[in-house]
Amino acid sequence: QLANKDSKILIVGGGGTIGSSTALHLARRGYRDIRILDIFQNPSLNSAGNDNNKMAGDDSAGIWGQLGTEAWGMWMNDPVFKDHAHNVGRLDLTSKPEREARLRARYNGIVEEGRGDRVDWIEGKEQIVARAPHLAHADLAGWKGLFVRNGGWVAARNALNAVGHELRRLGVKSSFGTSGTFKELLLDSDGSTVKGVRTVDGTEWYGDLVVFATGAWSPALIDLQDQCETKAWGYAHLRLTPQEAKQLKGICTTYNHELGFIMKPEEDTNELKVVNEFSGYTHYQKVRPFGSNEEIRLSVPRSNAMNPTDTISTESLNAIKHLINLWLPQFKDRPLHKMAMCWCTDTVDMNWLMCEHPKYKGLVVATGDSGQTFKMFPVVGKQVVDLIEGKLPEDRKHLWRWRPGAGDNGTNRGGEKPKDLNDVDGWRHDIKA
Ligand code: FSA
Repeated sequence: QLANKDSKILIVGGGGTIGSSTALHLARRGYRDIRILDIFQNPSLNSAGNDNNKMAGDDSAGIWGQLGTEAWGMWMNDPVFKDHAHNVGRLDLTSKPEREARLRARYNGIVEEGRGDRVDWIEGKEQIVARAPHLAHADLAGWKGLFVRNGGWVAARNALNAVGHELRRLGVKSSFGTSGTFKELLLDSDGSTVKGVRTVDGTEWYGDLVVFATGAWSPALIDLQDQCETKAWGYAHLRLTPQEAKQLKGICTTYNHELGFIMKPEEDTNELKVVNEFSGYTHYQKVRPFGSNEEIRLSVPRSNAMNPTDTISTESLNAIKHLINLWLPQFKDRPLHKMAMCWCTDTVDMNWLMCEHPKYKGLVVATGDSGQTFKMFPVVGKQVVDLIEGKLPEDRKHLWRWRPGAGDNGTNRGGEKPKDLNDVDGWRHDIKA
């Protein structure tokens, strides 16, 4: 038990996905003194969750399966979340043997748990097009994988915003700008008990417990001993006519591990977001995270909000064009616009890093998204609060423990080693320093 209902709790990064979910569950359980700190107000412009849409669904076995089921249940039924989720189904496909083996194992795991009614194994054009008529003209040679029935997409930014409103309604306090931006921890004279946080304007915020939910910024802000690597992925948009958008209305979320993914076009703008899939880009810089004795080289985000002229690399743009040529050849030569990069942080084994920091008593880290947190938005904070209350089941505690150097158990992202943004062209349009 790391806190009680009267404890002062500070959530660093509270305007983003993990932080605002944590604040929501704390407030719902009756914690009375919660303060969110973030550079931007919820929905934070620095959050990967600040995006039109994200894939979601109940698509796994084991612990992630339990969480996925609970999350999708809340996406469907919880008053804060339910207006933002769309149960149109999700294809999770591949044409690579290595990925196929993983998808098979996932499928078999779900079936063995007696929950095979949630997913279908599909392969071949006919079965795919039956679920995804929009791929009727696509080259689907060798594609196979899962159709996730309880899933589809969620309107991410709107959901984040809805949680923000709910937090204000529940009396959660917040500070933004320089008075919300983390500078350092305040420690007791013992040097290891956390008393609060100093923000960049010099304000000292006192707290009994600090939750660190700073997403892709985490490894640069606090020493995580190399457990998280921050990377960027890009997207671009196609602008459709109202008629074209109508034809894609209600399509299932369509994901292919080698190519990328699409969801349905935005209702108000008729824009279709297109994303390519790859290992992501690192962005190595010299930084000195709190708790590190010296400057170290780490991959750190380059905020799109702070660098609004950044777009995406030429090779990402080409990969997006390639996907469009293959899937939606009718839009082959249409210009792409609204391009940006989203920043996430991965652990080696793609499980969260969610535990008390071993060096600092009273500091809980909740990070290590690994590309899967937004679908868990309704429940991720519940895990953090269970951890705080000493109720997190042992198997979950173990999965998300502090584990420098622990290796991957065959669960890592796989694929090629990420390139560094400094080594690719096309994304940077300001004056190079
Ligand atoms: O299967 C999934 O739920 C993919 S998560 C979405 C995504 O864009 C990844 O495809 C990407 O590789 C990165 O992890 C960010 O999240």
